[in-house]
Amino acid sequence: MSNKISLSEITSEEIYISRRRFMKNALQTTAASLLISSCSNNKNSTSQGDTPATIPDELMGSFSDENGPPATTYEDILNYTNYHEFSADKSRPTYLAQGFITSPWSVKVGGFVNNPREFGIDEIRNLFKQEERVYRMRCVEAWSMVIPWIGFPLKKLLEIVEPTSDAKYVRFETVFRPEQMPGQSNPSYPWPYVEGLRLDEAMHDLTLLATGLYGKDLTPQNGAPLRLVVPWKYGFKSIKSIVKNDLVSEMPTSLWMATGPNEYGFFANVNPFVDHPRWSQATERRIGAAGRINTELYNGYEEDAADLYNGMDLAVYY
Ligand SMILES: Nc1nc2c(c(=O)[nH]1)N[C@H]1C(S)=C(S)[C@@H](COP(=O)(O)O)O[C@H]1N2
Ligand SMILES: [Mo]
Repeated sequence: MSNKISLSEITSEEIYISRRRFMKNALQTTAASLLISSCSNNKNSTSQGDTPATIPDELMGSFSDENGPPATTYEDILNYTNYHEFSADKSRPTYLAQGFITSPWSVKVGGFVNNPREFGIDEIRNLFKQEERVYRMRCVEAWSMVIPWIGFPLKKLLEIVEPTSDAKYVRFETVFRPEQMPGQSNPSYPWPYVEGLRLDEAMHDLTLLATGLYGKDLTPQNGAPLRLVVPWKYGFKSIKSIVKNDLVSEMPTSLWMATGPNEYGFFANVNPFVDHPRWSQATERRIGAAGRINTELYNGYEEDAADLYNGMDLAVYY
């Protein structure tokens, strides 16, 4: 699978000296959360009580690639962020989000489901086995990163709430807390941040709910405590700090669709052949690397994602 990246390809080691060390860190985190899981919630301890020795294969999953690029450094991932609830300036969420409260936290899942439910964030960490997934992330502004996420497939959560036959889309919502998020006082945007996926996109194995990266819990500026990651779509689809998921029958209007309908569509699949009205999407600047690289269709995940869009004109459904 040439379009997936494995930990074995991570060579940007200002933080982690070797892959082995990286894995060890990831494992310690996972092992620690498993231990917490089995102590704090006996109900779930049987499924979560594996010994750390069984974890490596699962973390690696099928994500192997002999030619993957190096991961973006932890420092760059933390200090160059898009989080408009804090600031439109990419260097500012790092400190503006420092006091952001991410615990306690809960996520309401409802709409067209058989089992509407509110999940506490600790419950989410315990219920769903946390995996390592190294994904490229391509922002619509033509910069990109490679990020080693920790998380679990969104479909695992959806399977618990059981979407009904009326459910066609998932609508995601970020927390609304203007007292902690200065950008939410900016009236140029229809807060809270909303995003959406078609149900089959949401059920795709690559679609992740992330709780961490580089083996550590997410920091506020990267969307703590829970965010979406959809690697074949422009970064703005990957909504941060989620408090609500609703299964709905109509295509949700995202914050970006409402703000710039001529510039930002619902699907937002990475496509080097369809330019943004104000710039080319043919190439991208990989943060931490020199020069520019070619942008790939579906951000390099064509093999995985293209089937979702059979029969759709990619130039129209942007
Ligand atoms: N709630 C919310 N989610 C968001 C954003 C935002 O401003 N608010 N920015 C999006 C954009 S444009 C990108 S490119 C990614 C950036 O993720 P990162 O800052 O963790 O790299 O988050 C996306 N999710
Ligand atoms: Mo973005």
